[in-house]
Amino acid sequence: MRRLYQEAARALCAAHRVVLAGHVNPDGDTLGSALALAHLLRAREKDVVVLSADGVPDIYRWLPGADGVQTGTDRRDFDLAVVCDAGALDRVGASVLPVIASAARLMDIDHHVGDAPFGDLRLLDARAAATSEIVFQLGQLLGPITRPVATCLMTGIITDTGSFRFPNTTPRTFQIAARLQRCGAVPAEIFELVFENRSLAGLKLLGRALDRLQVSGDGRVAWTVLTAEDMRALGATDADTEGIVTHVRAVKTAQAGLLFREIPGGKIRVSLRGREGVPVHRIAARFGGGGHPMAAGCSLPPPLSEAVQTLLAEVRRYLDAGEPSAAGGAVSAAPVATG
Ligand SMILES: [Mn+2]
Repeated sequence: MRRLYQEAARALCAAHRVVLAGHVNPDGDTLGSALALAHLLRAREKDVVVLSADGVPDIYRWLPGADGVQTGTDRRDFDLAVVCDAGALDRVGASVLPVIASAARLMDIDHHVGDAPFGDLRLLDARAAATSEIVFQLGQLLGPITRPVATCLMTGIITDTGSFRFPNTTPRTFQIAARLQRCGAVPAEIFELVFENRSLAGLKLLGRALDRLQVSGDGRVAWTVLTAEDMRALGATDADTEGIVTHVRAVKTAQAGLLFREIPGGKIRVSLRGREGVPVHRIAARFGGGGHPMAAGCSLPPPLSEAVQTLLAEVRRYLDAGEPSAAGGAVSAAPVATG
């Protein structure tokens, strides 16, 4: 692994024009890791562009460097593209993909280790709680870890570990967090900016989702739905749905929590959260989605009620048999967010 980090650091130092990108529906880790890397490279006088097909959600606008993030660019002169936290290359989004594809070299930095590896240089570590952990280790070779770098990386780690609550949190996670705090990141400020900075619409949306919460007869599966009409009526955006599914899984008896959302344009987006021993990414994979064992996502065709029945049946089959059936496979091939 050490050799890989050195190779990646060498490639970054050798590049002049670097384009960085994360995944669609960006979260704190994809933005935090890409922006941290941007700061590290700009300190080395590199010409750096950061792309996010879906822009920057309100709750992350305060991240150092977020104001410079672009949704696309006409430039095709990059000698290195770095994709952070994406899981699969097409998750950078349609507007960003041609830019990434045009770069002379491609680097993949990720803690999602899926079946679609890409890039000439791969810095992949499934044991890392966040891509930001990997970028921290890379940053030690590129240095220095300034306050903006530390703040971006701490945000990625805090959001991907559910504030150090999820089982992906390791002793190394805490060690890196401690180093980041010493480098100037202020966890209390980050918590407040990310978690106590919700829009009124977002909190009302949470209220609707909780009001509709349902639990299966045996209590093992909890789920709720949000309709396109809910979003419209409250003036809520996609970013306002972040974190809602965590409340669904919080039901005492629930081994899996699901949030179904009607997306304008037709599909039903499903966010899945599992408890230890219920790898929901394998259920999501049955429907063309993916993610982590504890957090995954997929899309199903409408109508909403049918999508709910199809997915609940698959979750039940999984809980009964211990693994997903061969059935649900070809429902949707669209890559989706793990949100
Ligand atoms: Mn991540």
